[in-house]
Amino acid sequence: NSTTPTTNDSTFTVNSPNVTYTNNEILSKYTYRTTSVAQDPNGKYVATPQETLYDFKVDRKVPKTGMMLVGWGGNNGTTVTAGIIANRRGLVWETREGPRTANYYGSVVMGSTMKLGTEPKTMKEVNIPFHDVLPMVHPNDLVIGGWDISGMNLAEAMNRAAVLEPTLKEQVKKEMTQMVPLPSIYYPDFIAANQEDRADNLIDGSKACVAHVEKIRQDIRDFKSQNNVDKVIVQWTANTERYADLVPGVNDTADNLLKAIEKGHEEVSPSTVFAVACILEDAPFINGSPQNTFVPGAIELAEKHGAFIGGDDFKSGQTKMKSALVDFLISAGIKLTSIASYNHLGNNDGKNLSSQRQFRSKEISKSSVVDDMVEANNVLYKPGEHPDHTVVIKYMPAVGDNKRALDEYYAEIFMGGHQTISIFNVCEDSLLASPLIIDLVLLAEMMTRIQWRARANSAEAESAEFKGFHSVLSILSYMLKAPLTPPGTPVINSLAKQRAALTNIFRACVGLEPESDMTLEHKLF
Ligand code: NAI
Ligand code: DG6
Repeated sequence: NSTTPTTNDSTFTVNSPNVTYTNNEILSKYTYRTTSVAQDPNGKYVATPQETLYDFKVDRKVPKTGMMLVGWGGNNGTTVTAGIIANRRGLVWETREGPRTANYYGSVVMGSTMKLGTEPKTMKEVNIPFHDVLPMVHPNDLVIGGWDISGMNLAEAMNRAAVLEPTLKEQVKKEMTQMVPLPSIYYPDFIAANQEDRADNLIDGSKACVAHVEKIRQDIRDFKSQNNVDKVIVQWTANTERYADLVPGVNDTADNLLKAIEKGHEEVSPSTVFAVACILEDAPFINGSPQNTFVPGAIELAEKHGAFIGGDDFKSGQTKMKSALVDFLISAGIKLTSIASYNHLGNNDGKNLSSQRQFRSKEISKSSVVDDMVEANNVLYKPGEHPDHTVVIKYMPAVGDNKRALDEYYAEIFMGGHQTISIFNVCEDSLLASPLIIDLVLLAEMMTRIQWRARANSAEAESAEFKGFHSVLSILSYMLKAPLTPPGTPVINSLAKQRAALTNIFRACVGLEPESDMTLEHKLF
């Protein structure tokens, strides 16, 4: 039996009548407090505090989990694979700056902490690793596999990526040589023509069809049984595709999308075919690239099947800074008037993005990240007013994976003055993206083990059925540039708010109040 009860949720227990631990579950009763706002006849706002009582149920059994990557042989795919192997084996390698040890820096789950509370005698904060809040999968235990249109084994592909130190690559080479991506689907119109020369590992057919969906489903099933894993999470870390046209009758509803696949419609992208296969196979699917994989029909299909999806586009460097900095400026009452973001990079991602239609997908995801923060401040901005925002990406082979991101933030300050902030961010893109891939897998997996039900008040019987979160996992927003949210719900781009949502939902599952920075205990004595 590959499912073993967890031991890693035992760093702390919650001492509360609202929290019950059984061998298999953590049950919490949680009062969610919100404020409902209405306008009275004079146009004055009336704010009314509201409460909803939720029961949360967390399955404590940590499943053996597989991570299957679409684009496994790319820079991200090879880097995250080597990184996990290195961590699993506790590897140390020499660099010109001395020995380096495997770590999970850059992963929120593995590298950050959450305040549990305060120790009363010393009044000191007690912080615990994020990973220990709920019984989560450890990345060292992930079984890794995936697909790529390039058939290179992972050791050679890691060399092609030119990200990691030779001294590290040498130590993981043997294991990675054995890893060969499964053949994948290639519809040349969706990615740049300059990618054609690596497409040598293909499933027959150059447009969507039922056979492609079924082959991917079979691959997932085979991977599960060959590796004895309980669950598989699939992530698209393949090339950025062009946007698919939204065509009524083709990709607007779940049924139409399935019919369009049957008919081989040209506007169904490979990433959407993967998404459909994963939804039908009940494998959570996350899109790490910017294209509109989740056409309305794909979202509806996920909802119908109660399958989890998340996206879009890993938020690794420039955009992560942007979603923190813009929040800071606007909430400081400073009127941001323009953002100019330049990038140049020399990896295969840059090569693909040198093609206009693929660049356009990235331009959209990189540009949408400030809208909600601007809209929320009706003191600084009139309705419809927003800062100028330009995004430029250039392919510069010489710099390889060492992406350069240059940003200028220009703002209006007190009494007509100006503030200019310039940022020059240099780093290996794939070393920032890899920990996000890990976080997304661990979080998506965790979400498959959390259920909830609501009650109007504590007197109401606990009769309702438990159910899962909405299919669209907006809780993953922190890691994604253009967060997908359930239809009709707002997109939150502020990095701090995204993190708060994540941590506070996890806290609620163990009956803890949201993280509060009021620290009245240090102010009222
Ligand atoms: P890459 O170009 O090195 O790797 C992509 C891989 O996908 C290639 O090996 C390619 O052969 C494969 N591929 C293309 N179409 C495929 C298909 N239909 N099926 C299976 N495999 C396919 O790119 P990299 O740097 O790994 O990035 C991957 C994606 O992640 C890109 O869309 C990129 O824009 C996005 N991204 C990357 C970030 C980073 O920091 N590296 C951050 C944010 C997003
Ligand atoms: C150039 O910007 C290439 C892109 O693929 C980005 O490197 C990637 O999307 C990461 O973007 P960001 O804005 O999160 O650093």
